[in-house]
Amino acid sequence: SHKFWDTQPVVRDIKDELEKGVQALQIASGKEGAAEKTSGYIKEQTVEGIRKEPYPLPAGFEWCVLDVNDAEQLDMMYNLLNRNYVEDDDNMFRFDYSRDFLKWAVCPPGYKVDLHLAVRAQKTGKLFGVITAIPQAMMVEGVKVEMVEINFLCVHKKLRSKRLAPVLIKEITRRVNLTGVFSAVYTAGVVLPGSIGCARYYHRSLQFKKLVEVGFTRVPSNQTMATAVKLNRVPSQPVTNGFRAMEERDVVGAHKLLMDYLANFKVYPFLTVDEFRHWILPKNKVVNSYVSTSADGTVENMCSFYHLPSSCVKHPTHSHIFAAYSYYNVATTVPLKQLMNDCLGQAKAEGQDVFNALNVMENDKFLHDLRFGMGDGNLNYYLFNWKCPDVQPEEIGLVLL
Ligand code: YNC
Ligand code: MG
Repeated sequence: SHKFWDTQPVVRDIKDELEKGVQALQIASGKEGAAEKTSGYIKEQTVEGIRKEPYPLPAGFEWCVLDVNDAEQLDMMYNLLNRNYVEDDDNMFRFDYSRDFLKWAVCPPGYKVDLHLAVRAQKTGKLFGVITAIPQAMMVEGVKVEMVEINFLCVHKKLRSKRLAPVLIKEITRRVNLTGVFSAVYTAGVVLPGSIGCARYYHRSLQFKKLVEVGFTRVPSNQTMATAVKLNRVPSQPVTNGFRAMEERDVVGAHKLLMDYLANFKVYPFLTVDEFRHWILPKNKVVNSYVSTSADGTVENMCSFYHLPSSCVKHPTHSHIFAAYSYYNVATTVPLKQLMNDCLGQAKAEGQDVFNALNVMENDKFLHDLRFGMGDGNLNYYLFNWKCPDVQPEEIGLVLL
């Protein structure tokens, strides 16, 4: 049971409900999920009805907001996450989002500093928790919904299991609600109530030897190190004609290409041109994007990845795995597989050790042939306060950071 999540407006898993004996009758008669199939808010609310006062914190702690354009505050956020954010199951690797990445991730067009929320010690000012919300309209089964994306929920290791996370979630919800937004989208490795779908990570080695050294991967039993290295080679020159980095002159065309493509999926972000420019135009060591165009400059193909290194927590010599994460890719005049192989080559040239991709959108079309291996973790997709039937990974057109 979930003391906190059971009180929140999220879609319920039928199995959860069954265990509690709720709606057992409707399920038995085949009427289960009928309400889930209509889109709409799970809980109708108005700004007037939202609590005006912040939620109370344990003694000695206070709310603050993080102005990430201030170097010192950005450092505080960076350090909290660098030491306390997501680790793999074996605690060998921990996400190390860079400062530039964090600024990019939380400051898209229309962002609000008030929603870069943190908890600090009253006496010392030291950070103990953080959660962020950024505005993003979403398309859910053809319906446009104003939402926020929630990310970077983190509680300092010393304060774990003390129910601080629910307070952070309730307070960010209150602040978002006061802006007139009542729904949210987020992803998490853990399984919680409210999941609408589940995707899986796949990994493509670019620096095979290093990945073996840090314990990220192993030499398959039927291969030697040398053959494995050879098999993981990528093209040093792109094969796709005219393949080059995306530039400002491509933005309007690439935006249209992507939005036309995303219309094929059940859940995807409704990006304005300005949002597209923010998220996709290349930013050094943050996001890379590439296009190829027809002779008249029409963008025909695009691919992109973002940079998210992980710290090697225990390794004596390797401090990081440099990882590229597949972002938004659209191929219309070449096979997606070819475009992504070119993308792998660029990622390697950019110093990345591994290229990660979820099995969302049409990624399944290239994962096997381009030698991606299945990871061991799932990524669950969630909606808060919006009805949505379960979606398959290939029906998801959304990649969160
Ligand atoms: C999680 N990841 O189930 P129940 S992903 C949501 N997302 O509640 P406590 C989570 N809820 O089950 P701890 C969660 N992990 O009793 C745990 N919970 O109902 C739930 N890790 O709280 C959990 N970052 O404070 C339980 O747990 C309750 O001290 C327990 O803190 C949790 O950013 C956490 O993985 C995750 O820093 C902060 O373990 C901590 O363990 C930690 O006793 C490492 O909490 C970093 C990490 C999570 C990354 C992410 C997306 C977060 C989405 C949050 C939900 C947003 C809802 C929408 C809000 C806006 C609405 C509008 C409009
Ligand atoms: Mg806690």
